[in-house]
Amino acid sequence: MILVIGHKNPDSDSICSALAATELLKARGLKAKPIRQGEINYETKYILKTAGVEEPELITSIAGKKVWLVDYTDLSQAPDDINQAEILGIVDHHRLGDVTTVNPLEVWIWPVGCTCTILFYLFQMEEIKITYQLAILMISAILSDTVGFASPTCTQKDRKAVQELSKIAEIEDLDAFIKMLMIAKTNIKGLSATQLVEKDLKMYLVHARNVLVAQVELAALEQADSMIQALGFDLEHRCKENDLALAVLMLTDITTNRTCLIYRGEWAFKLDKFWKKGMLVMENTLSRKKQVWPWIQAKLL
Ligand SMILES: [Mn+2]
Repeated sequence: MILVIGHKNPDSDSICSALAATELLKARGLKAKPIRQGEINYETKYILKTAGVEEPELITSIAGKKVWLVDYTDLSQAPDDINQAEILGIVDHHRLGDVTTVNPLEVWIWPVGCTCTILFYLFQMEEIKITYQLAILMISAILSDTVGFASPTCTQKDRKAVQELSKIAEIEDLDAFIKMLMIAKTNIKGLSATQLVEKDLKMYLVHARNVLVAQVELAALEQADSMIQALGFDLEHRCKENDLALAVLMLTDITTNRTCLIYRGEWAFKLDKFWKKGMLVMENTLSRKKQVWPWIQAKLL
């Protein structure tokens, strides 16, 4: 049995690509099961409901298991006992991280907008039928990760995959489909400051110190207005608890492409000269991977 597992703090791609990769392995005649490492967010719930698919089981210990990793290759995003598991395959669209293996493995890492895009081409290459349910999962993940094609991470391959998948998923009005997905994506109703920071959080290593960069996508920056102070406190607290050099939260308005940064920590002074009117605002910025993290990293080196 192969467990297919996305990253910690799972986003929609992490869940949908685990489900899709499982079907790919099954079509190859293997036994496989999708699992998840954390709670499912509001958007992913909406996608699973639309597709009529059950949530993968929550499993956070994989010692002694055979696994495929989807949507990450960083140890910090893997289950803590990953070193006792055997990694047989990886499908990802991020920079290569620090997982290592004992045996040769199958690796598909492409610089595209979404892991599900790579899986779509693998299904095509191996002439495996994509069902209606899978098409809904995959198209939703691609549109989520690329923020409806708006993200600079979006490539022609992603667009082509969406075009093909929309036929199988019987989506007649793609704009309306994207709109509903974005409403679910930016729903932060009832979430505490801590839950917001943990919604989509990544850790990076700079000069042997940990740096956290979290992101919350919003339909309007005002959605977070009443929580700015609490968010700052949460970041401060994390720096102390986990010895972080810097903790950053990106508040991204996906309708205006504007990202506002809240940041705390020992290295905060390195960003301070860009601080304007109490906020660090980055125009035309949606992507942590392609825009915010490279920018921050350059300021820290
Ligand atoms: Mn992804």
